[in-house]
Amino acid sequence: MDLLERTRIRPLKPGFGAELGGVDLPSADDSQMRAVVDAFHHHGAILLRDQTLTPDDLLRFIRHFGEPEGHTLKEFTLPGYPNIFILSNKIVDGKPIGAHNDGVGWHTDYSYKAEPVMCTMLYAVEVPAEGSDTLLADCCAAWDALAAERKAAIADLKLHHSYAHFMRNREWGAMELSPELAAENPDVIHPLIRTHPADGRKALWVSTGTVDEVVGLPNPDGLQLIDELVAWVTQDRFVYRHKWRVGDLLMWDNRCTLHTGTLYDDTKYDRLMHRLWVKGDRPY
Ligand SMILES: O=C(O)CCC(=O)C(=O)O
Ligand SMILES: [Fe+2]
Repeated sequence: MDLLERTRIRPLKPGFGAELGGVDLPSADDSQMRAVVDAFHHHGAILLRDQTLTPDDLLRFIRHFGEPEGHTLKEFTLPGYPNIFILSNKIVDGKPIGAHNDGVGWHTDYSYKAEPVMCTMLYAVEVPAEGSDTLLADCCAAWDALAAERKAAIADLKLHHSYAHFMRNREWGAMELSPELAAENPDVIHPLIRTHPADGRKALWVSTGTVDEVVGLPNPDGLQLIDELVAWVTQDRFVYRHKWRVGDLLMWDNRCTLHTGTLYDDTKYDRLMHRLWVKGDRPY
């Protein structure tokens, strides 16, 4: 049996995501790697378990999906690896080595940019025995399940996204932007309904955090609509809950998902994840 035949695919939940078994990334051949990349574009998320990957392995792997994207907060990247961001509660020599509780709250990464990142990859180095699950919501299933009249009513809406709004209001680590960060992150407008370039499927691409306004629908009505749509997308029936094990590599497609981190007892447990991003395109 060749490597490709040994690749087993199991949905993460019916109709969404794929766990790929029988793959050891550093030794995967070209055809197996193609199967992994195809699975990613078609299933919205992929999970590979029991991987042992160095930072260079992670970078080699992510390049099969596109060009790595740099991170907004440079102080939390892995020394020597500007494209690997650390999520952690660990303090080394009196300094936090990573962003802590980053990403708690439903969102899609880099949505405050004109070209948000195409995908996010997390690799688990240390995980708490309980808590810190990552949740992924299938925005295509959420769109498909809407009634036709509801679809027609919201199909052409556009959202105003703001990094300054997000950082000022977030629950953990709220801050005002420095003039440099403000200049690097001007506000942007994106469609509410996003089309996936692989096959034209539509996603209800709503988000909390960076959205401060629905264009043409003054607040509070605009933000109320956002809350209502986020509640719709994040119903259990559209959500996959990932319980981490060391050596897990989970990647999701930000063009058709929302995600959130969850809390854990950071006085009892350590968490250390490596995160990589791939550059994306302008949503349409
Ligand atoms: O830590 C997590 O589980 C999710 C973090 C997150 O939102 C991200 O890395 O983009
Ligand atoms: Fe995130």
